[in-house]
Amino acid sequence: MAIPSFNVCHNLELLKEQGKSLDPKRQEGEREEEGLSYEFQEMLESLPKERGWRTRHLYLFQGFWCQSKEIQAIMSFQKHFKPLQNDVVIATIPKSGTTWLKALTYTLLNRHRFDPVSSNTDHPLLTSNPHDLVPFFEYKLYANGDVPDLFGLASPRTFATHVPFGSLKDSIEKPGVKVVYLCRNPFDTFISSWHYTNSIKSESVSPVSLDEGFDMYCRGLIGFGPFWEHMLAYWKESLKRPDKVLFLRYEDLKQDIESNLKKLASFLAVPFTEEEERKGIVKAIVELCSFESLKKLEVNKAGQSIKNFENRHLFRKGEVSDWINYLSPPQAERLSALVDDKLGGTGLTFRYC
Ligand code: PAP
Repeated sequence: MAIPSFNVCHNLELLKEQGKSLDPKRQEGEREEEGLSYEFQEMLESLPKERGWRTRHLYLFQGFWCQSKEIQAIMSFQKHFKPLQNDVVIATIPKSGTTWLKALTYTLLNRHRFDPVSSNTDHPLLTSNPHDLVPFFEYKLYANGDVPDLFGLASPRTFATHVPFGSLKDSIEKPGVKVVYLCRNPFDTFISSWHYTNSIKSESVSPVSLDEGFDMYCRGLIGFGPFWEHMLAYWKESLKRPDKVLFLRYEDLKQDIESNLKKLASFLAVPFTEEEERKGIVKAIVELCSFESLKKLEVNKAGQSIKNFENRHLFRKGEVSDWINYLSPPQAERLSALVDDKLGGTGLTFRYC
């Protein structure tokens, strides 16, 4: 069975030809601005910038913070992506459970092609990381400013993005295109981001200490942040257009995955039949996509799906409330006050443990 490969990494090939060192950790920092056109670099220079987490800089682009390579990809995406009816877009701010939602959505939408029952050893999720099955616009498809040909993809085409709603909305304005947003409480999202960043960052960038990272997070300085603006924009859109945007919470999925999976199925217009439920399909999808199942797969222990990012770092603890082990009481108070200030009264609430 062929799984489409979305890897369009021309720059890496070029470097290989030139015989340069391919040490992935070193390259990320050093190549941050390599391969970018003169005009693009000029445009970058005009943007406000701050110290980055895993690259030298974060730039303020279209009102949110992101890295230069991401800006290049997002610009290509915004210019070239043509939505089709029935497209599904998974949206998150990093470390909210994207990998999990990709696994669930892929398995759900493809359940008639690939039977999710545990005896089926051909299931793509057993040999491919969810990021290969549901590609990111900005890290895979449009990375390096590429323009992929997406017309041959099976329907419903399923994509993912970390781009805030304001920068996504024009690209999904076609009837039938649906967005699924997964939100995680900001405390755990921060801790997960901090761990991940320090696991994958370039050696040429010094590690971000917990205190420093926390301060940056609270000032909104995180990829695709400020986090409160990211969450709030999708939240508001989900209230305004519940048929277009489904808003899910990581903590709810942890508490009751079956009913959230059914909610997702209904939203995507592929509800489970009674017979499927009787046959245990819901449970089989839940099991196949669980943290424990995915973490132990060879592809997720040793593989790399997004360039230079080892899959194993995507499966750390997968728990609610790990922040308690890291944040001091004054830090917890600061973040709590910030959440109240930015999101209080909006109806968007979180569970922290
Ligand atoms: P990404 O933004 O880089 O794609 P993302 O998948 O959103 O990362 O988030 C990773 C978090 O989801 C990790 O949380 P942790 O650091 O607190 O452990 C990861 O463990 C968790 N995660 C990954 N897969 C699952 C899963 N199947 N079930 C529950 N949590 C998961």
